[in-house]
Amino acid sequence: MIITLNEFIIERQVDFPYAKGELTRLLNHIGIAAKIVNREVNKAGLVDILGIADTNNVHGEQQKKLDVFADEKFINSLKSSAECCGIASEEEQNIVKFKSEMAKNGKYVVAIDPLDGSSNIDVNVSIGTIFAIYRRISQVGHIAEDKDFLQEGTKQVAAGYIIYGSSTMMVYTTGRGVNGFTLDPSIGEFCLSHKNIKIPVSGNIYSINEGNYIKFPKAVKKYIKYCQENDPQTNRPYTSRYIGSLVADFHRNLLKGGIFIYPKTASAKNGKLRLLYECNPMAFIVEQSGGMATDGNGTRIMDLKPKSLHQRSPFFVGSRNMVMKAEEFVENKLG
Ligand code: AHM
Ligand code: MG
Repeated sequence: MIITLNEFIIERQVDFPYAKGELTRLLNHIGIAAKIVNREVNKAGLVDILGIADTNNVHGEQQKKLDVFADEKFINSLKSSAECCGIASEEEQNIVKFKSEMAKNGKYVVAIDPLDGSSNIDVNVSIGTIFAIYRRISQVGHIAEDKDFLQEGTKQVAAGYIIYGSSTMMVYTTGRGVNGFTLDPSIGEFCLSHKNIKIPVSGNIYSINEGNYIKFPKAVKKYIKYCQENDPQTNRPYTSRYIGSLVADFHRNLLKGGIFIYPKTASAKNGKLRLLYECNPMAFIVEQSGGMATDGNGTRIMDLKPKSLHQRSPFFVGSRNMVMKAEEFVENKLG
């Protein structure tokens, strides 16, 4: 029997004692925007909407880059959900505050990376959307404030990602496990395909941009060496896999077991990835599937107190034993 995303979300609504369907509507709207973005991603090569933002398409309209297009679609869809009062997006410097009376009464805010992995868009490699949903802390009935977004990851009520890959999937959690839905293009619905995803406790994949090797901290260099050593008992040497799209690298490791690392480097003391809409949602998902996410310095990602919207954090995420091992190298300067 096919269970669609909408059916599943509604079914799960009873998990929330006081839920009135608000989160359900919000998640549904994210699903709708995802389908629209998916359509454009799929035909990107055909209609040449990839390129520079200031060229015209056949209709004489200004063409948009796909990431700008995705940003608009998610913003519009969330605005019309009536449950969301504002958005923090990788594409927008400041928070987007929805001004209608309806939106001001929304109880939630969403932090989103509308199209992550931008360097892969032009070359037909998997990209994704990442989102985190929080309950606002400012007063309902007023416009959203920055503080609504600067909450610890532990305050997320839901988080998820959409991967536009060989098939398109939406994976999300509301704090009761992780479920994955594959888009069936013939009926235009996300259908439950990966129920209650659990990340293997250990794996044999490590994902890190080794091009930055010389800039890595000593402990990370030593951990990489550890991954490459021969030890059949611990399944080493591990396999190296790095796509350069967080969603794709994360998704593979979630299903197969592995570790993804974006550490601090000599030139970027907080690494590259953004806490609010890249690290925190992935951390919530991985923890809900039994894995682990830290800043590579002993702190759980979801415990970090955000200070600014586009704050970055080093990111160690994946199978529990593997993240713990990598952390050991940092703590003990092992190797
Ligand atoms: P983006 O938000 O500009 O697309 O950058 C984020 C991406 C992630 O998807 C990926 O994990 C990372 O950048 C790869 O960075 P690098 O090319 O430095 O390895
Ligand atoms: Mg990004």
